Amino acid sequence: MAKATKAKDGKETKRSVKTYHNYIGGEWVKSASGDWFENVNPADRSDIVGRFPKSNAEDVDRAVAAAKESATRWRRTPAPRRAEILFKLGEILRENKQRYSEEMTREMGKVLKETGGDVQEAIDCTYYTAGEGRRLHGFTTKAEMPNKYAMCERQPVGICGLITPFNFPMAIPSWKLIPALVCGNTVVIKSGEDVPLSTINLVKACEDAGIPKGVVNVVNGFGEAGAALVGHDDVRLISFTGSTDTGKKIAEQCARDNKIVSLEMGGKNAIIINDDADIDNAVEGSLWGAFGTSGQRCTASSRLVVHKKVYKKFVERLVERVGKLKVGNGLDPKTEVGPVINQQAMDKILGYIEIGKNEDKATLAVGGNALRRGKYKNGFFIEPTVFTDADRNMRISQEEIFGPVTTVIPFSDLDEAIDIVNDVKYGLSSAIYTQDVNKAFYAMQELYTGICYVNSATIGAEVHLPFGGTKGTGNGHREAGTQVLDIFSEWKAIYVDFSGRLQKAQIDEVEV
Ligand code: UN1
Repeated sequence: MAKATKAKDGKETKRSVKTYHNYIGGEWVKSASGDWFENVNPADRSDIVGRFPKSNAEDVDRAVAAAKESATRWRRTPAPRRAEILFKLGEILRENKQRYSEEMTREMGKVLKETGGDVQEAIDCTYYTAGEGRRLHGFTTKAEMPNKYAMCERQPVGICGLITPFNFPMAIPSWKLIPALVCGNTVVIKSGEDVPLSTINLVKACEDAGIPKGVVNVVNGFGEAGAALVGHDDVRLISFTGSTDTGKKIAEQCARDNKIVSLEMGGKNAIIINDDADIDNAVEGSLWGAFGTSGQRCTASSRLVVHKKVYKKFVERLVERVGKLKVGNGLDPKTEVGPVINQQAMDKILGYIEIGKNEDKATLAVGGNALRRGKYKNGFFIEPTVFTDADRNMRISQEEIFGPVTTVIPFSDLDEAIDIVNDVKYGLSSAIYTQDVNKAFYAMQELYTGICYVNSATIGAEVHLPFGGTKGTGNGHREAGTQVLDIFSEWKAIYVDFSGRLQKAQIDEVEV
């Protein structure tokens, strides 16, 4: 691919760089301002993946207007029919999995196997959630009065604003988009500015599947577009995945405007490695949990809480394996750990590594450096890093780093380990390696997280179970599973009186 030449005003077409558009009311359009931004490959900054419209409040207005115009028709389309279109979408995603994965690795950096998993998760989510089109169960119950019928059904909430992150560029948009659609809502997506192409791929597939114009709209861009969406009067719901700082600001704005808001934010997930664990299995799980997606998962295993009896053995094996992980461009099949997403992320992660080095007790056991030479020179690469002998209260043990860094904390009894795991402000995912069924069940009971694993790492959630966390991770909602329907629909209680006379609930005595 030829290098892009820097345009002075940001408006001129760059040679050899593909141009993508917003999708509004079924049309592919440029931004109202005519401004663009570039999507850069994090493994090689000289590779420009494409240029995308830099959208502002005017673009958001247009997208919301399109979503509003199509809302009644889509809401009245029978749910099983909506689902049929979504099944077709699943087919298209399946057929294009390879291309989507390659394009995702190019714009986001994670290795091809993982981007394949990301697309697969979108496919799974689409098939599973489309199935709800023939369920969307409500319920009936008995009324207090004779000749009266009582029931409950789900109704759509209206226009939904979906704000998505960079780390799961197709899976996370699908977690929001598919349930929103099956429930009968229309949507505007503000895609992650580092990964706009994967959202465009998903939305193009929606167009090809036959989702009517205006039902799905996409605006590309940065915080300006996101803020306009959150503040828009006609948007009834915001579903957000991303940083805790942004999520809290969104929550404040939504509270002021009385919008429904679903938040999925940070994590500081831990694996307990008990003294009876299968150590080889625990080392493999820890590597995968800590360094998969270069640690850029809300579910990443960023703390390893290890029993003192097996501490030395575990740490030796872990450090040896981490030192051998192959860092590189995710398109190379030999690569195990790709780059991090951008300069800002790189600075933040390296900042935490410095904090870890300066904290009294922790030892930097392996890694700790940016990789800047040779094949790494144009990318955002950081060595997989392990701090050992850490104290539970250190900043690297408490704060989300969102990079290829994990912290090993020793413990002496299981209650202490559980306390360490729970003693952070987040509550997304936790795990325990143990061969003792009693200890496994005890930990399952006591770990206060939204997701909990036994004998595997803190990552790998499946789409038919609820996804989300306790405490600072979210605001009580769950994505995926059937639980996500509670975000994207509201209950309507319906009473039908067929007695032919006035019957007053709570007032009239009913004769027996
Ligand atoms: C995230 O961690 O940001 O459970 C999402 C997993 C994936 C989704 C992760 N299925 O690891």
